[in-house]
Amino acid sequence: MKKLLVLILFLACAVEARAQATGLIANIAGRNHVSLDGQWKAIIDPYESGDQYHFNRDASPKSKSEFQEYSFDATGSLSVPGDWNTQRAELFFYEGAVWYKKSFDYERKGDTRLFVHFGAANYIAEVYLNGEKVGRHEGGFTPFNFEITNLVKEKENSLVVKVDNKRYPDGVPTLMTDWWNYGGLTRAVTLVVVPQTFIEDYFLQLRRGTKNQISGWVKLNGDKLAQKITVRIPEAKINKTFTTDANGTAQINFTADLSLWSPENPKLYNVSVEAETDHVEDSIGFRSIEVKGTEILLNGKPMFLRGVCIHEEAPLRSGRAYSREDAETLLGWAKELGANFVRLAHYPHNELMVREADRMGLLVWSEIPVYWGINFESPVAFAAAQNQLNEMIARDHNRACVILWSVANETPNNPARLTFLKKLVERARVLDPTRLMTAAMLHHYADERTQMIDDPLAEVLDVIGCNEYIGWYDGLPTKADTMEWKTIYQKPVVMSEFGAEAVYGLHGDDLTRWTEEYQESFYRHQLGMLKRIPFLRGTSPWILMDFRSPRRLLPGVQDYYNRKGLVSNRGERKKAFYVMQEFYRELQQRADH
Ligand code: GCB
Repeated sequence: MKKLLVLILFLACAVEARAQATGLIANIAGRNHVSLDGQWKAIIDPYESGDQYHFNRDASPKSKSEFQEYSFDATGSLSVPGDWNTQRAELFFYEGAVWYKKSFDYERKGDTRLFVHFGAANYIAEVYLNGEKVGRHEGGFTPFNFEITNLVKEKENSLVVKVDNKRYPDGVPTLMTDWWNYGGLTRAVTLVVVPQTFIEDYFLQLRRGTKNQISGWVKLNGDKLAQKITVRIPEAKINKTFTTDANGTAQINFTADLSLWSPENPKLYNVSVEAETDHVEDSIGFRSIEVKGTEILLNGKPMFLRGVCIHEEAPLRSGRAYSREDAETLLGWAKELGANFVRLAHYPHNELMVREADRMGLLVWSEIPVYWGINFESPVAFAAAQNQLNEMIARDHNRACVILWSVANETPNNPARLTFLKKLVERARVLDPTRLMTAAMLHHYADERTQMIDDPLAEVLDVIGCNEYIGWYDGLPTKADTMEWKTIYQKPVVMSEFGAEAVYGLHGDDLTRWTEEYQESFYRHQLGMLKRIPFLRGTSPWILMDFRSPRRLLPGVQDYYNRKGLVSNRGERKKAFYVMQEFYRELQQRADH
């Protein structure tokens, strides 16, 4: 008996250790997989009794006399993917724990391994299979996976996930945000079947500064780590072979004659990565991105980022966006605005959004939710931020559309924050030496008519993001007319936010707050100011569509919506939409000539 216990303990540890040793599996859709989306049983557990009563075991009473105070079978369901807030009225403001449960059968084919992969769970997820803990994950917007090969049975597996969306002082984000704290299994849940030794991840992009040097790596996971790897891009007549080292990593370097990806030519190649034991296909674009002085160079040519900020808020319905249709609608509106660039605020959006941007030709700024007053002194907060950075980069490092990784939004300028963010920037550059680093930063008045950009964080960035609300939180729209901008850096600046609120259909004169006319006038005065900034290389107004926020309380006007959208949450274009569109058309025409 004792021996058996030791063996069970050993096996449990081995599973846990293996789960931790596995990084994020790249390209889930391109693999042998089974979707677990659909209805999941869900127990709402505000006092977290489930920890004490072992909801993870999901047992049914064995006799009529057995005492048990919970039942997954008798409880209601929630749809996955999906936030819980918009599925049931009583969960609208809920911040706490929900225990999800899904049963599934699984027929193991050959000598395969099985992982359970989560697109995202906000904010902490604890995952159990058949009563055993397989892992815990913190961070509401990035994917994670755990191996369950040794725990899965043929019939009636019980996958239980405790999801907790409480806000934590040491969390990332922390207690205060200006977006809805949608909880739950907000993105797809998938079983991923892979061979014993499989291609865990690969990184194939143009080396920085070149237009024909593909460089990167392929990483195997398993026990046959020494293998031959072939990378094929049939359309570019590429067929190259490499070998992995003792750690299962092969360094990739070769020359290729490619049609480069750009917003005008969003060319994606079918790329196949083959090992002796596994093979994966992907669609990958190749482009170069650099800065030179105050210029941003895409494929060697200076460009202006005609952008717009987007929250992951579902268009034309409510809740978190998660589907391809959501992505097509939101990015379609950005295109209609004349954008060639989107800032996906304020956390990594779902993968379909980035895949669609890649396909549609929209450059992407992707960021982690290091937002406002993070506890920069806390190692817990740092670990959470770094982990989200790792997962964001791991998921999207093969997407040509992504040109900017952002480490923070509007963080206070102090030494603890500077150390924290510099470490993140350094880490990101190790993980991905090809892309540009940025952050959305603040500025200050040098005098009454001059804004100064001198945040020391900019020293380690390639592109300076700057958020400003002159004419909304700071004076009236005309205040922008006489404002000048200065920077101590010879670097490109993107005005990463500016905006004003308006209720679609509310009309008045251009000095009446909340009207479309005020917002329209705000945009006209803003653009006048922005055109005078010599080092400005991009704009992403705040924001494409009205979005839910618990901080926006004005009845009849906001009703828990931040109304700075150029488009309302019902998809109606406000007057300001057309002002921005006209500006982008002019810029595009100038760029074409
Ligand atoms: C900001 C924040 C953004 C807010 C926005 C606003 O500076 O970065 O998250 O939603 O202002 O509307 O106030």
